[in-house]
Amino acid sequence: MSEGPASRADLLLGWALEAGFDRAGIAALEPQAGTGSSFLRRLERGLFASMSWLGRRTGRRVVPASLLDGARSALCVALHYHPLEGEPEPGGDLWPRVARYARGDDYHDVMERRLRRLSSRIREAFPGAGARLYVDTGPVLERALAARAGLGAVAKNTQLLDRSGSWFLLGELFLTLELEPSEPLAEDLCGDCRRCLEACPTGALPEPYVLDAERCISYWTIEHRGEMPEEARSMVGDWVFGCDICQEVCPWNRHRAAPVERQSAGVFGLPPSRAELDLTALLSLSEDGYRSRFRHSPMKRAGRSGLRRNAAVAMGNRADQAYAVALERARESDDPVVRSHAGWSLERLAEDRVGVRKSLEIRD
Ligand code: B12
Ligand code: SF4
Repeated sequence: MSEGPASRADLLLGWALEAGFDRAGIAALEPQAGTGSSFLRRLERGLFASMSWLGRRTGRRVVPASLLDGARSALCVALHYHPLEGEPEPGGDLWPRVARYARGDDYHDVMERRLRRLSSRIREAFPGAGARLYVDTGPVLERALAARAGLGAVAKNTQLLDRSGSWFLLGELFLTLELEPSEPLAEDLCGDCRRCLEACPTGALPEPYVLDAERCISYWTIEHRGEMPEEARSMVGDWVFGCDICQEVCPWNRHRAAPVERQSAGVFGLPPSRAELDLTALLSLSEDGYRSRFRHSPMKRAGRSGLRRNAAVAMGNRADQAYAVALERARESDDPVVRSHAGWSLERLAEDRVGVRKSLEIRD
């Protein structure tokens, strides 16, 4: 095929939709003023908590063209994941607070499969073209790149947002083909709105466009390994994996995104949630249970110990006496992290019992 950069771009954008993505755009790879220095400033301010891997390969991270020899452009894709009509909202008994993106199949697998298919199609049509795909895993500033490709603008909660909201995930295919870049979004979608900053229960958004991972529930429940410091335990509330608060309050997320309609036709988007989950089952999760239940779920990222720890902490923060038996059992666990967090939660339950008794005495 010998089309010019513009028609080639149109062709590939169409193929990206056919491969199962909801939206796609092309980013040029010339270094962009501001992006690299903004990343390095965040690194210096220590905003990444223990995620030291974010500080590695910074050269590649801030110069995306270095990720593939001869790279000329990136085909960026978005996959929407807002749950379907009728699905239970997170937070109930059967579905504890699990971030929406994590309630279905693992998006890494889904997106990688689709990107691989897309990559083969492109390489067949353009023999000699080089391609390299990423979904989350490489040293790529995915939001900055997708913003250049016109898939949205960085919002004050640091998520990429467009008029259809921010319930979407990102991936990209670096290509040696020259393609006409898409137009970045010219609008400022946030304006004066500060709802996400005000709603964050832990102050993890100290200023617009800045996230302090050390205070973010998503960081503590997904990325942090081992013991949670006491301050973090009360901070995470009853979230057991991730957190959606700063997105839930965003006015753009109140309206259902157009691609979701296509998703409900079963063609696009992330497959919806697979099964119910409850806190007691999560706390007593066996190794086999972990492997079979979470093999295809992004929740495996926290590990079995992390998920059990999070369930114990959520029980303590809900302070529901119905959890006492399960927590007593977990206090005998082989896993020291599970043991100590179950102990902490039992203390919370005991304090709550005393508190209730005191208030009854006052009423008497
Ligand atoms: C590490 C990480 C986390 C960490 C830290 C997040 C952070 N702010 O860095 C933790 C675990 C906390 C996390 C949480 C979440 N994450 Co996360 N995370 C990542 C990961 C792997 C790396 C992010 C990174 O490089 N951070 C370093 C910072 C400095 O980079 P940055 O924020 O991208 O900033 C650059 C640009 O945004 C730009 N920029 C910054 N400010 C501004 C301001 C303006 C005005 C402009 C124009 C540009 C601009 O310059 C910066 C420097 O280059 C990415 C995947 C990837 N490879 O990019 C997913 C990713 C960002 N996460 C994602 C998601 C979905 C989430 C959660 C919603 C999950 C959840 N429900 O719990 C939360 C949201 C928390 C929040 N409010 O942001 C999605 C975001 C999709 C989207 N629509 O934006 C990504 C892209 C994964 C994916 N492949 O889809 N995440
Ligand atoms: S994900 Fe939750 S804790 Fe993290 S910044 Fe958003 S609201 Fe705050």
